[in-house]
Amino acid sequence: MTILVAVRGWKPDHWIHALQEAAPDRRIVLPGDAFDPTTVRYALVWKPEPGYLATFPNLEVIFSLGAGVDHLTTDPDLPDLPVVRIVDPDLTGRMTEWVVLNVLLHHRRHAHYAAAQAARAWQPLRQWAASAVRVGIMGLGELGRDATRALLSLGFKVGGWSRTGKQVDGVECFHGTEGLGPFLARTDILVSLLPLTAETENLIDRAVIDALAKDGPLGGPVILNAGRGRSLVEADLVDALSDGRVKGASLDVFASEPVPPDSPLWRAPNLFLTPHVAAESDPVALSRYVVGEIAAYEAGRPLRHLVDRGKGY
Ligand code: NDP
Ligand code: OXD
Repeated sequence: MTILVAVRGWKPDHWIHALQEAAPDRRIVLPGDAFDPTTVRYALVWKPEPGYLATFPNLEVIFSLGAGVDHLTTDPDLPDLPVVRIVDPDLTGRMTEWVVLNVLLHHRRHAHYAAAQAARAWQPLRQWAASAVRVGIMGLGELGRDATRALLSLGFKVGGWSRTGKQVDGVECFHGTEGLGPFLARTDILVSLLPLTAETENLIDRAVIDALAKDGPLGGPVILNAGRGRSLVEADLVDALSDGRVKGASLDVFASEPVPPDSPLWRAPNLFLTPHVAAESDPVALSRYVVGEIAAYEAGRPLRHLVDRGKGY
């Protein structure tokens, strides 16, 4: 039976090659190839054209090639089939690297030292211990929990916020709308690893920004977002960076990608911007993951990491 790979905006060659290596006995096809659509049982997708997946009558499982699934849940014609998302140590580890890197960039005042170096200036600043800084992770899922582990090991005080109640060793946990205020009030560096849903869209707005702790050692709050761009009201962040209510930010995801050349984000003070690369989907690691999940499914085991279509993640 056939596996379809439909990835918009990514080069498919690496995926085809990696999948063929991981599953030599399967036929792997791309949307432009000549094949019989009735033979397709599995689809591996990233941002497929809306309506496209509905054209495969014998499709059984849809694999999102990203951890986020908003690229699928917005398709009004998405077939009513199981959607499996990526939960893999390769992707998780990459995200944790991005979070740690960016927390440290702000904690260790890197923007100041980069500017000082450019001006050939020797300008040491006071450096606080990690244990003096409170990091708050929005989203205590696969990625959020791994990031908390790494930040705790560096000595940061870590809090987390999720939709439902959680217990994570060493982490001050908050949940729901009632938990948001207290979570923000104890947070110096906010890290969003939230999925995009109706509830999280535009969540981080001026009110949320202004509810962050102002008494921390960094002189004001810092905001990191590697979840989804549309969870953050970008204009509110730019305003807060410009008038000093927020001291720094790191963004990997944006309301519009690529970020338009005239976006004020490019010039916002103390903003580190990366082009949605925090946790790239690696074809070799993730092909092995998907092929392993297909083998387990065909052996009669239940599919794992299923998306709850009602919740949207
Ligand atoms: P999970 O589904 O494992 O975790 C999502 C977390 O968000 C859960 O803790 C969930 O709460 C919480 N959450 C969801 N909705 C709300 C809400 N309304 N209020 C409070 N908390 C909420 O996802 P992952 O950790 O695997 O991935 C998170 C996101 O990271 C992805 O959806 C994607 O958007 C983004 N991502 C970005 C990448 C990049 O390169 N920039 C790469 C990979 C992913 P609960 O536990 O209660 O359900
Ligand atoms: C993902 C992403 O969801 O790359 O995996 O954003």
